[in-house]
Amino acid sequence: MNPADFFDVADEVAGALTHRTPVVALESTIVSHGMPYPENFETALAVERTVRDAGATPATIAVIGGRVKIGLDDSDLERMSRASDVMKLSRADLPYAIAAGRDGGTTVAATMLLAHLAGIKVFATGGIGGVHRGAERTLDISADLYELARTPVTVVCSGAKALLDLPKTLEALETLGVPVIAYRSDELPAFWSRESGLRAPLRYDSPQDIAQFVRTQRALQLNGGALVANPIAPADEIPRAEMDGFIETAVREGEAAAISGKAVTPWLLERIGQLTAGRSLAANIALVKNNAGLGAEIARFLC
Ligand code: PSU
Ligand code: MN
Repeated sequence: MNPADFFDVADEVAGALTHRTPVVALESTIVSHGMPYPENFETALAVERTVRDAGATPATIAVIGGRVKIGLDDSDLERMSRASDVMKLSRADLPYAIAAGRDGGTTVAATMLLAHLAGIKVFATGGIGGVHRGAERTLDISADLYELARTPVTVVCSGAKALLDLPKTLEALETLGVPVIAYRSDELPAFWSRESGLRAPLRYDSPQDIAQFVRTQRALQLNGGALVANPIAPADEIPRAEMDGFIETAVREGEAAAISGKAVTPWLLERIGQLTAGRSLAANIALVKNNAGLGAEIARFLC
């Protein structure tokens, strides 16, 4: 057996990869577990449009009926958006989901590794997983960080989700040797907010320069990925001072309700959506689209 036995690559994506035109991978956990219906479905379609408008081919990745789909059609996307028995797949879960013929949304970790197997170099999403608040007790650290350390895919996001412990997440990324690049900012963005109070290790102001960085990383045979942190647009952000209170409330309630493991991130995202009366969801949608556009530009310069 080899990976291709399990893969269904959409014709459009296969054509783009053969002709070496730009492709941007997109994840599906954000669809299956990160947003409510119908916003998840509408956002998935809008993000694909954004990638196309910026001159690249979108490849949303998911596991459907045990097949790895690289590029989803609208009915696949609708299935990921509505079904309730969709798994949340990280690196550890992929063989099970495939062998058992299940449906699964792929997290940043799983999307990176599948994108790499398919030959896709750039992946755009909202926010990566990281070190959770209270990790000194729970040891809850997302597999996304370890994937960034080992898989050569450039991930364009708006930083780690601010419900995490951002200083510890940044430390972990440094330990793992993952380059962290803030786009047109000196500061690491905090997902819904432009500012985190943390200085970003690296800064670039153009997609050309990021592409040159990635080419150099490859030439040096540094086999990991890179994290490009693109701040949400000023008009769409919820300022950090305002977000802090909502996040603290949600984290406290989640601990009291003993939410753990894979359920933590989806639970907190939903609760923060309620606490902000939908504003966090609107910001999340805006930032994902923004990242898809930047991902397409970087992919173009990497071709
Ligand atoms: N970013 C979003 N919404 C999400 C996620 C990221 O805007 O739902 C998902 C990603 O798939 C990420 C995952 O990989 O949450 C992290 O989950 P965990 O903390 O359990 O590793
Ligand atoms: Mn976790």
